[in-house]
Amino acid sequence: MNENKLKINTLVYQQKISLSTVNYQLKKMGIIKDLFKIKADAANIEIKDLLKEHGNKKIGEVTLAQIYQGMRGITGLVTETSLLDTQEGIRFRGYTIPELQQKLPKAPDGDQPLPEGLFYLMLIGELPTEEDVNHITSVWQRRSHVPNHVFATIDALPITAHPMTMFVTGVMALQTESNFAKEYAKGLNKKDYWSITYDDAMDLIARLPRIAAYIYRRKYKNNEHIQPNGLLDWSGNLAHMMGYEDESFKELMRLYMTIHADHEGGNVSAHTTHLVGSALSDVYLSYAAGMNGLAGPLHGLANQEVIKWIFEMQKELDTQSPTKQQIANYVQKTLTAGKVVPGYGHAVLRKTDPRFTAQMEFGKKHMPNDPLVNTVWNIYETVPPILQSLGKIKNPWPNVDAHSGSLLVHYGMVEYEFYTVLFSVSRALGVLSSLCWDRVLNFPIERPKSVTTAAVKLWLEGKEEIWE
Ligand code: AMX
Repeated sequence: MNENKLKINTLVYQQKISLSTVNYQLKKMGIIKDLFKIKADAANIEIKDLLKEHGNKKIGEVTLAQIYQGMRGITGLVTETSLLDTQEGIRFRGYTIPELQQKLPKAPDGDQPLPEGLFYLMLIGELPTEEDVNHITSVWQRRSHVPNHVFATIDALPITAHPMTMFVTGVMALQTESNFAKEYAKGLNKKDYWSITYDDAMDLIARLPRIAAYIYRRKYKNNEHIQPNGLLDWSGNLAHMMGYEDESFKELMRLYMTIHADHEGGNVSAHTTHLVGSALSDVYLSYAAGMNGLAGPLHGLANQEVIKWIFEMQKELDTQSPTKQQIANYVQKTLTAGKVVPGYGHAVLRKTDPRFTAQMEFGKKHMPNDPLVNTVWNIYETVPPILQSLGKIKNPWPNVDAHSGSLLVHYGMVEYEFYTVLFSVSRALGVLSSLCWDRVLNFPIERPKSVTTAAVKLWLEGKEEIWE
């Protein structure tokens, strides 16, 4: 970084000039990357001061049970992009989903936020203008080229391969394009890590809709592909390349890409991306690792599991619209078979997921009489009391995945195995803006301590000290 920028940062930090003056100048030049660096430098100084003064303060205690139980409730990470409240759900840089729907720029004639704006918010920490969002759309358009070997690699997989397998394989094939990996191999100064990580992140996000749409058309639409439309926004273009031209489907994609983007840092996909990234693995390697986690049925694959479960229920009961009593019986059957009710429960949330509610509102506006969507609403009225009555489930309420598939089916996207790919495209916004922050704040390699049960027993017998 040059001396002038360092001076600006120091002045900003000392509050001698306002950030809005700097923002205004930089926005005028359209340099989001420089603005990010200025924000990050100010944050860096602040964190250093904070740690100098309070670094030894204890923020919690860890029980033996917690280390055997998925580290639930242990605060062990810093993720700047969003924060989850158990009762009210996710806030992105302080803004709830309804606030984002109100405050983020929208497509012409649209009423859902453009996810480009959410990316800006997560990265920069403040709301974007329409100009900022248009700028990101055009940058992602410009950078969206996917080299042919990526498609050839996907094509090498059998058509029966799961779309998530095709997706992460495609992302891994794209890793040949990582500038970070190339520059690191040549010998990269630590101070420049963040800059190339940022460029890689922008490239990868720009290219994901093309890869996702390619997989959809290859697997489900006779391998007949649709070229990108250079005039569309990121989500609108994804809808277009998948073959969905309905304006309200494009609106659904904008909502979908916004609400699935981030859910603070401890969930499997975000944490994995961060963890792998902490080894200085590039953006492609880190994101692919995270998405392998998203592909698990207890995490992002739950969206396909929900629709599969409802389709199976409809088939077994021979009706498109099961009654609440029939749903209750089917839930009991699922539980008796030792399976989870997909789309219900959460490791942190203790209320109905606001991402579920946002989708319910979309359904009420665009498809209030759709039988499948109504079944999802009937399930919502039926399942929580049943789960609650079991006494062991901490959160009987629906999560994001309980609703998403039914909206897609309404527009004809019945191929539920594809749903987690859509989730992945969206999740890139959160985990990659976070990875940019990890790099710019120079977070070290992650390496928590683990123990064996034998060591725990020795410690309980007083034969071993607490481990360092
Ligand atoms: N149906 C049946 N049983 C459930 C359940 C559900 N929906 N949710 C939790 N339970 C069970 C657990 O399996 C566990 O049983 P056990 O003690 O016999 O092992 C017990 O209730 C206690 O679990 P918990 O502390 O309430 O939940 P958790 O933090 O361990 O797990 C989650 C959270 C999401 C994995 C779990 O609720 C679940 O499996 N839900 C269904 C799958 C799902 O919808 N996943 C998507 C989550 C959101 C996302 O990441 N996209």
